[in-house]
Parts: sequence; C-alpha cells; structure tokens
Amino acid sequence: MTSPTPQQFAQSGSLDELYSKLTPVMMVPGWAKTAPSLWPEPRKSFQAHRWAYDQAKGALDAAGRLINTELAERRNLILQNPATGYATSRTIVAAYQMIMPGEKARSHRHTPNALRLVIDAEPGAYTVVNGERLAMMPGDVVLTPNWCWHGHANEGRACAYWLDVLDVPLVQLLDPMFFEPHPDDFETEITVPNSSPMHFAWGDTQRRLNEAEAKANGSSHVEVALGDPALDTMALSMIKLKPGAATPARKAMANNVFGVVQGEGSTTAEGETLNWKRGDVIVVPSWQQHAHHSNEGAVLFRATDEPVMRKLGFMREAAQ
Ligand code: GTQ
Ligand code: FE2
Repeated sequence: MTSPTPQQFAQSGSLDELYSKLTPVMMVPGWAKTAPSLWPEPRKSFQAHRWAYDQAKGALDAAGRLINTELAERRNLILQNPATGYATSRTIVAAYQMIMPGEKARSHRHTPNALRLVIDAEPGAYTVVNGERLAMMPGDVVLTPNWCWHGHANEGRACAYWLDVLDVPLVQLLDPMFFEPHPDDFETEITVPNSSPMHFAWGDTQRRLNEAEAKANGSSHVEVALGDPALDTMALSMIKLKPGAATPARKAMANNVFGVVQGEGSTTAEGETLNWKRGDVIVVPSWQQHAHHSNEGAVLFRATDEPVMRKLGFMREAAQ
C-alpha cells in the first residue's frame, strides 16, 4: 500500500479504515493496542535462582581438557536466568571462569564494566588491569571498569576459579557496546602496586566485617561496601550473616547477584527457598522480597545495579 496523503488520513470514515492507513506509515493507535505499555508495578520477568559451584567447577574442569585460551577468549560459563535468554538479571550477567596453571587469557577492553570475585586460587593467579598486576586469591574482588585493559594469568600450580559479574545486558540495552583486543595479545608491561583502587583484598574485607560486627551489637548481619560505589553501574558489598538470625526481608527496585564467600545457608525470595553453599551464586531480581539465613554464619558478596536506579531516579524500597 502506498503512503496515504494527509487528506486521505483526514477523510477516514471508520477506525478500521484509519488503522489500515496507519500501518504503512508505521504508526499505531495507542488506544487500540492489545498489550499495555504501562503497568502499575514491576513485572517479574526474571526469576530468583541458584547456581551450584560444584557443578560449574566440574564443567570448567572438563572445559579445561576440551578448550584452551588460544581458542576461547575466556573459558567462562554464563549463568542464564531460567525465565529469559542470555542474562542473569535485567542489567547484570554473571559467569564462572577458570584458567589453568601456565595459561593466559589475553588482554582486551570493553565498555561493559566488570569485576570478579575469586573462589578458588593459589598464589600466582592474577589479573593485569591497565598494566597493574593484581593478585587473585580467594575472597579477593578485582575491578575492570569501562574501557580498562585486562587479561588474566595463572603462574600458580592449581586451576584458578572465579565469578565474573558484568553489566553487559545494560550495555546491550543502551547500545554503547565497544570491544577491542590488546595490540600485544597479553599485556606484559606490568607493575606490581602495593595497593590499588581496583583490588579489594579478602584480608582487608574480613577485618572490616569483624570491626562492623563488634560495633553492631546483636543485629542479624553487617554489610560493608567495597568502593563508593565500585563502578558507575554496580555497587559491591560483603554481608556477614549472624548464625541463626534471618536478615530483615527486603524488597527494592534493584537487581542483586550474590556470591557465597563462606559458609552455607538459604535465601528466600517471594516465598521460594534457595539453599546455597560456598561458591554458589544466587540472583534476586528487582522488586522481589527476600531474606537470608544461615545456621552457622556465612559471608555473601553482593553486586547490585542500585547506582543505576538511583541516578535515574528509579530506586524504591517497599515498606515492610
Ligand atoms: O574476564 O574479561 O565472563 O570479557 C565475560 C566477558 C569475562 C573477562 C566474562 C569478559 C570476561
Ligand atoms: Fe573482559
């Protein structure tokens, strides 16, 4: 159908006639759409879910035999939300990654912000971020913000396993995706800093958690922030759960990815209970009421898109 003239539009004698003229000019009557574009409260398009580290570790060990870091840019296992395609949550994707002794995962940079929480590694595993060598020991968190060069290496004797957390789904949604391989393959011009704003050592985190615990008499948990926030799009923290005490239920307009650093326990989200232990990953999508519990005490790492929601004026917390 050719494009109707303004007069032909104006002379439409029925709604059906009007609709048929609108189709070829790519206009849709908002009042006649079958699916609404606004709704009263967030829809639950993602599911709360738990991924088991022992399964991921087994799979990564097999992948270690079957694929090398020459062929794979990264030997990673993406944690897909059961309710959707690629992502773990609307804005955040998480993945387990492993590199074997003697391997290097080549350097690159990309606009998505990324970070890793180390699960199992021995001395000799490290990430090079913009020419700085940062250790990867269990409990350490290493940042690779937007457009920072980064590559991983393992000069230790054991395979190194960690959890990657990236804002790739958000970048895909907004479109500013850029990616570049490093000209040297692996960035080797490196210095070893005493400390770096890109590195949160587990020893320091533990000390801060213990100090917070000493001050917070009797509360169900303490939470310390890593960075302020660590990245433009993601805030990070460590949560220490008091043995036997459930955290107050929380329902907020932000996505949460939790990584279990120590201990075991469970998270209930909208009435569903997810059991977890060290290394496991739990996603609690936005606007889902949730609480944590551990009989013997535990430490959870939390990555959240709260900074995005705050900056855009969308952060809300439901009254309990
Ligand atoms: O380690 O640089 O899981 O670029 C996905 C994309 C890890 C990484 C992932 C990445 C990386
Ligand atoms: Fe990367």
